[in-house]
Amino acid sequence: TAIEAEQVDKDDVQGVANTVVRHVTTTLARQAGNLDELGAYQATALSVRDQLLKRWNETTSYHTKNAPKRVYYLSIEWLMGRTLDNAVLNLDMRNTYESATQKLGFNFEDLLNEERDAALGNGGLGRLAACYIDSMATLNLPGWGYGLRQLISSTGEQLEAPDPWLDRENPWEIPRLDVSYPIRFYGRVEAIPNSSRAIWSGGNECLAVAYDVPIPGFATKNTANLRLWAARPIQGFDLNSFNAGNYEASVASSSDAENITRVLYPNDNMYAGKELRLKQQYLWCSASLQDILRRYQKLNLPWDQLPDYVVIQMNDTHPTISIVELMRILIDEEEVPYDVAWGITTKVFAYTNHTVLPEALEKWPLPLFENLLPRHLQIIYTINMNFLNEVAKRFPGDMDRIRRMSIIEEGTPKFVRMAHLAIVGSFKVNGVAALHSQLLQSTIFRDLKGRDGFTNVTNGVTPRRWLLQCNPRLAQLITDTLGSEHWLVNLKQISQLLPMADNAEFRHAFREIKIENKARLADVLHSELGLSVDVDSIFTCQIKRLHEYKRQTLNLFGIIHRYLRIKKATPQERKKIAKHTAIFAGKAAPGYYIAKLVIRLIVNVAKIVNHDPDVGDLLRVVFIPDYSVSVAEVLIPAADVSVQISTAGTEASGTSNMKLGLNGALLLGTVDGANVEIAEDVGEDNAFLLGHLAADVEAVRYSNSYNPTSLEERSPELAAVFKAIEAGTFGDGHVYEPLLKTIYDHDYYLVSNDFGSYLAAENLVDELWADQEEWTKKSIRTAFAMGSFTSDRSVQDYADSIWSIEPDPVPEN
Ligand code: 26Y
Repeated sequence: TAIEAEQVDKDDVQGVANTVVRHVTTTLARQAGNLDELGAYQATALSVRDQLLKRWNETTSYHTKNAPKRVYYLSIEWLMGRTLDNAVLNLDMRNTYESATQKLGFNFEDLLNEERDAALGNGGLGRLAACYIDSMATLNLPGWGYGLRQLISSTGEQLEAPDPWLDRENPWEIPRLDVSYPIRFYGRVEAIPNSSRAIWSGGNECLAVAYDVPIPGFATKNTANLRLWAARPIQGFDLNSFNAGNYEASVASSSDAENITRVLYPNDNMYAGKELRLKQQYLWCSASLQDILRRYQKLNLPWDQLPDYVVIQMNDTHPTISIVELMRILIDEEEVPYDVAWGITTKVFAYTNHTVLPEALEKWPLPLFENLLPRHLQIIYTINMNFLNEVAKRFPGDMDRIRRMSIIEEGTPKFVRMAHLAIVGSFKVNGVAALHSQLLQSTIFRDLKGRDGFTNVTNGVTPRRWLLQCNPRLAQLITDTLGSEHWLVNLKQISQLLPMADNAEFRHAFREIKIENKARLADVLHSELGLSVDVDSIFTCQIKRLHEYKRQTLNLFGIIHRYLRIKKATPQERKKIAKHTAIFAGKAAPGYYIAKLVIRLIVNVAKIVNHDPDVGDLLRVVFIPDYSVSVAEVLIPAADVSVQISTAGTEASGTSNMKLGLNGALLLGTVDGANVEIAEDVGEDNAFLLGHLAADVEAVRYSNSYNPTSLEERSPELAAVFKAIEAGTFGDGHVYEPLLKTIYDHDYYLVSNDFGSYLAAENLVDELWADQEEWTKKSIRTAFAMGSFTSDRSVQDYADSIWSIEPDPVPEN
């Protein structure tokens, strides 16, 4: 007879309550009768974890037996947020847990709020990975995520306070102290004569230790795994130093190693080139590859079949060193001939690009790289030589092209261009929205596009977290109206509800839900920030990292323009001004001076506007500190307008545009990133588009720099706004000089050139708001036209067109 783990029925409230109590007494060692909410949360989480682990084990052993081709998603960022609510929803046990915790005297919602966000990421790229692993599990695709277990995440808010999210025990990770791999840094290389092999030795060694996070699929037994690596010393302890009486030295190597994975780098879209970051990347990639190859070796197959079992998706260039690491392992350790190894490697890797901004492209100073990873640099030289020979054959004598395409950038010092390496080593390269994928091929990768394999996979977001979990009332309305909850795994189905825009009763229900979500946010703003906002005002939301290209400035200067208008308005005119609540949330990278200035100006404008009796209830400005996934889950369902106003051609995709649209916020946006596809699907008359087009940006930018006109000429409205700032209307006027100067001078991101268009679009917003029935129609049309922007569609696209993998569901007994 089979040995079976303890079973609880998913509707068995008493049984579930018993498992929670068992964890209170025997795992937490506390008394059930004397428990606070934190304890109750922890015990509940441990009980849910038991459920996840059972499924995780079944999935793992099933896939071990079946040996399907698997995808490994390598992302240095995983912005997971909280797990408990998502897990019970995916397990279809939310009601059971709600009742069970109630039985124990707790409110489930309160317990949910005890959980810390797992914020192992900065923004879009990290959250995308989180949505994708949710979809991989839900679609029953055999796949794992690999990342780094950073202890301290997401510094970079205006307070600069690090978030030590692991200072409490984290019930969602399983330490696998038995799964560990040695990682070498520095050292020397000896060539082995008459072979392409070499021996890399010396330097420092540490261990990468695995921590596993189970990822449940929705309405399936299938549970994926997110494996995070932590650095540990090889020996905790230097016995020689200890015996010599030097206690400090005996433990020093221990903390040295652990420092490698201690921090999450808070920069996005701004490359810094720090050695510790390259160490992180190598530790993560080497450990992941050793793990993947160990699994493959259990199949006892020759190396040339590796691409039939393994595909590795690189989330941006951060894991590019893994291409070279696979080459090194195959050549030096497995004695595979160079050309065979290269043939295998280039069938395993695929690369997703997330940005066209040149300042975000990784290029390592060659001396730093050579010192840390000497053997890898040798292999890169060989890869580059072969690649450039190929180029020279195709374009004889075109030395300039060879210089542009080379993986090594000439200069003092030289640099290793990771994007070039990623493209050369991958069988597919994709951008993350249609416009972005086109721009990649016409701008930064123009020279490299001759290689086939450039493609597009438009981003998506999981409707489980970004609708079912964060907006349960809207989810219920959809389910009730469609008569099933199948839309949660087939989001296209919500398009069947588009005609409901013309149904007055449905519109009423839809609007009530929005108002309730706005009231919930208003409560939070009141209790957390002491701020009163009017639920009848238009809630505009711009929630994303602070960056010049995203142009929070355009929004902020629009607010100041509105404020000046209100100040000047006659009582008659005031009546015609629509009420606005402008909500900003997002972090700036700690060293990003201009972005920090923008936050400072938002906060100071809020101080003045929100307390000016002349403003009354016409305008509120809110900056929400410590933006996180959990905060987003409260903001997004409450938004009326989704502000997506990056300079055309700069935002690769955007994903808050998808989350906000799905929750019924109207798009106020530029023709950029995924806005293009969103506007196409919702219909341009249901969105507010503005600004110059990507194709025209370069010419306008050139003219801003080389045929300078005064700000007054480019935008008289903006010039008036700047005057008010400089006059000290919002305090310390001179402080903002460097920010304003970027716009006076070159205005690289076309703030002044798009300001008029932005104001015109806002006027249309205000006009439409006056007609609530029309507004709600457009809101409904927006939400139910978002069927393509689910991460299920994106991941299915990857599976079909890049990974060539099939679903392999665990049998339901
Ligand atoms: C190399 C280092 C400085 C670096 C670190 C993080 C570079 C880039 C990043 C992160 C980039 C990022 O988050 N990009 C965003 O990816 C989203 C998902 O594809 C896109 O929606 C969004 O437009 C893009 O800015």
